[in-house]
Amino acid sequence: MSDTRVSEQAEIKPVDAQPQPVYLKDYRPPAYRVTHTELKFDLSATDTQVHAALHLERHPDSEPGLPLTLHGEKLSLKHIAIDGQELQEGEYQVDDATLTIPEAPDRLRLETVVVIDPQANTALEGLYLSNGMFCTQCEAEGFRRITYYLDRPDVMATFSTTVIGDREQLPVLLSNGNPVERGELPNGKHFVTWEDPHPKPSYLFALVAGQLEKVEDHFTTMSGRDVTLQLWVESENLDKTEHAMRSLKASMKWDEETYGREYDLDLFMIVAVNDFNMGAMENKGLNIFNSAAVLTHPQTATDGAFQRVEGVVAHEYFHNWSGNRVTCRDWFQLSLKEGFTVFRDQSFSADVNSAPVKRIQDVSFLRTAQFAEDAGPTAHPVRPDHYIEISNFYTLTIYEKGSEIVRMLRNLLGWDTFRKGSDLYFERFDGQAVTIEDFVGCMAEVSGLDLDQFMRWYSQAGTPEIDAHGEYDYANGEYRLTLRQRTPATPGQPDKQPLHIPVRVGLVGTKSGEDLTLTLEGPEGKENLGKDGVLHLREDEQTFVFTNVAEAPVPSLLRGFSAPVKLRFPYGREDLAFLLQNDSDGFNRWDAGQRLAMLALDDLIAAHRNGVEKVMDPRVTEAFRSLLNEPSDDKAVLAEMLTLPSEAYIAEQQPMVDVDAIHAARNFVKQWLAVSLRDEFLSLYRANQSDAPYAPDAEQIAQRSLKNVALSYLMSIEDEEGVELARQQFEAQHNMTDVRAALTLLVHSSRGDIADPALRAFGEKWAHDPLVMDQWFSVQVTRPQSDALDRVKYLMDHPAFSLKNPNRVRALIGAFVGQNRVNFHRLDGEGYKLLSDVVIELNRLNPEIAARIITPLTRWQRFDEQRQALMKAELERIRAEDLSPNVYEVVEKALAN
Ligand code: B3K
Ligand code: ZN
Repeated sequence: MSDTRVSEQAEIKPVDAQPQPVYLKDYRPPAYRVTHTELKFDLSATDTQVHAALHLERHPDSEPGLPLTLHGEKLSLKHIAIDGQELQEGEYQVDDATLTIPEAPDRLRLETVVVIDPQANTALEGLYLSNGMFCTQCEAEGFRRITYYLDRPDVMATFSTTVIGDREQLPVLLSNGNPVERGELPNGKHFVTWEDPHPKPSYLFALVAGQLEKVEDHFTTMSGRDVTLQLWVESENLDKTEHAMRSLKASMKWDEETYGREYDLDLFMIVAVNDFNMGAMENKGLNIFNSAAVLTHPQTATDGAFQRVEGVVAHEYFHNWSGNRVTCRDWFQLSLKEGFTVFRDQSFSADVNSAPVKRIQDVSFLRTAQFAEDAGPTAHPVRPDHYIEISNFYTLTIYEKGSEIVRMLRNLLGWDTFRKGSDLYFERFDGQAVTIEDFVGCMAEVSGLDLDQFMRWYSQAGTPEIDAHGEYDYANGEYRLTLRQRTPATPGQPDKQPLHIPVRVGLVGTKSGEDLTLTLEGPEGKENLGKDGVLHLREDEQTFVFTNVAEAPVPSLLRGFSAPVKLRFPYGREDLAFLLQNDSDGFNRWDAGQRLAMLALDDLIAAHRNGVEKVMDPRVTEAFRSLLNEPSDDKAVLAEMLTLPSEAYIAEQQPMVDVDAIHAARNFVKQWLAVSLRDEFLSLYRANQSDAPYAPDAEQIAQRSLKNVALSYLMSIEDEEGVELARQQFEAQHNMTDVRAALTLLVHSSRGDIADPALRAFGEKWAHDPLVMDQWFSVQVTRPQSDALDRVKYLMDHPAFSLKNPNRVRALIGAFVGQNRVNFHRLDGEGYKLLSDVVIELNRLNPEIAARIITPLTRWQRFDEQRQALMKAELERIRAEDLSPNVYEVVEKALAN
């Protein structure tokens, strides 16, 4: 045997040593339940002692004879006793994932003492240190890195937690619930004891200790109770809390008014931490937030950041009912809380901002990112039936598609009935851990609707495609609309069943430009649907006949994006220009513009590929001209309409992605429009300039978006006046939205003479502020010029960069691989290599982030052969490493066929 063959063999691991999947079908109730949990933490950076006393009793539904098995990882066990009796060797077994006590009594008090090392915890799961502050992240399975426990969401207990720490270093000691006792201890230590009276699963446990300052406010609930609201931050961030506090109060009020849900403790706390894997976490009474999702100031945060903070604060607060009071039986049900809560936060943001723009933005995101996930190797149902690593399933499918499913239910039932279903769900299951069937069952019960077929939305992966076809019969005044549905095969699901799809439609008269009254020919005679109505597509193919259609119509289909599907209809360009002008549905008016632009872009992409001259479709220019010339009362929607589909979205529409052709075609359209409509863009810019003090309100945000969209067109041709406006806008330093927009346009242009000093000034001014420095990194690495990759490498050596900080990783690596498509997909493969180097490093440091950042490489099937080979080679290089379950699962799926 040659040496090479030996080393090849050494790389192949035995099958049973690889992480194994968990299956939904294997769900069993736990052997024991925990009625009460007492915890005592003695905090130290490298040797934190955790003393736990668990009040356990046999679960009434458990299989007889099951041993008591607790989860536990990376714990060093120092002591174990049952009812005060120290256990002897042989009475329990410990491995690297569990602690088993075969002969435990039916009722017991189990005491353990373990030691953990927060400082070594770079995975940011369990108890870790961020900037000298202790904090926790327990969802989904982080609590088992804190103490031995039945770490599963269907085990719910009340908690009493004592936190002990150094009085000087850790003046603030927080946990869930209400503080009930505090005091001084020897050796310069102090303690606080917290009690959480609401039974909760361990994933909602939280602890924070550090040098923090608070901003305090109050909220009076609908039943007149006073709730203290506290936002805890590092002292230099005290001036960045106002918007989050305002958002919190608005969320509390909205949930009372909209869902009848009241907060249930006397205290609600939010803490901002710098190192955090996700946006935020809904721990009971003690939400822990990524500082990026809570801190704002007009000088440091963009409008987008203000809106994100509002949305995330609302999301985490809404979890108090949809997630905490009523939780998930197991992690397969994750969308039960996440899909519903995203739907709730989207509705809240729509209510307090521009509703049509919120819908446009949510749908754009879904169609660009979730549809791509649904079409790739990691596609999974909204309720997966197996997983290796649950952290990999906090996905766009669970969250965004999950929210669309809840939205369809709302639309099918109507708001009032949906609200009754929601009330029933919260009342019936309060304090319980339940399933998606329990939720949908409430909706079926209050409405009398049969939702059996609808349940397939939860079990079938992939984005359904609808082919629509219409015929107008002049002689009989009839319009026949045929809808054919098909869901493409996804990994593990070759055959799909038809779904129950609500398709909201209108027929717009070509003469009148008005919505025609819809009279649907049904099995029980004619049905009047008014001016717009919902068709229930349940079969593979169905034809809907509308009668008394007085004039030839253009159909407006899937209004408001009534279902998360791809709908094709052979619209002519005139039809789309007509809908862009006349559709009464704001969403579809925007979508008509996007479809029209897409048709033109398709031609240009083909021209680029074939090396022929690019010719712009005059209808697109004219459509934009009308948008610019007819004053619109909705500036926010106009800004969306003037925004071309993103490169990522265009790529999603192509059978094979040609990044260079897409980039060239989109630039061509942008520059063509800029040249043709230069004066219009210039006046639009001027008309929306304002010196008013910054406010993150809908009107000002709309104005700034419009102004900055106009500027982006002018800068696409580096128009002299446009460049000057960008320079002035940057120098005025009025607010971060305008500064960042101007800086980005300058840095992405060829005007290094202005961009370089601006970038330098920006970097120096904000060197002390990590959230602004994140923007400084992103702006540079998203530049389309061919030096972008070198900049990434250069910036990775910047003293402010660290792979241990997830925000930095996202700002630098994530922005490059996700938003700089031409440079990431360089034909020399250097972009791919850079990403896999980072993944290999992060696999050791922070597997959760590693498994997320790798996503673009997993989509190799979408590209040409040369790129496919390069991407696969990198995936294989990663596979040869000693992988975390997180990265292992993703890489295996990506290379599965
Ligand atoms: N529930 C958290 C998810 C955190 C999971 C991290 N592995 C955030 C949210 O959806 O509100
Ligand atoms: Zn959530």
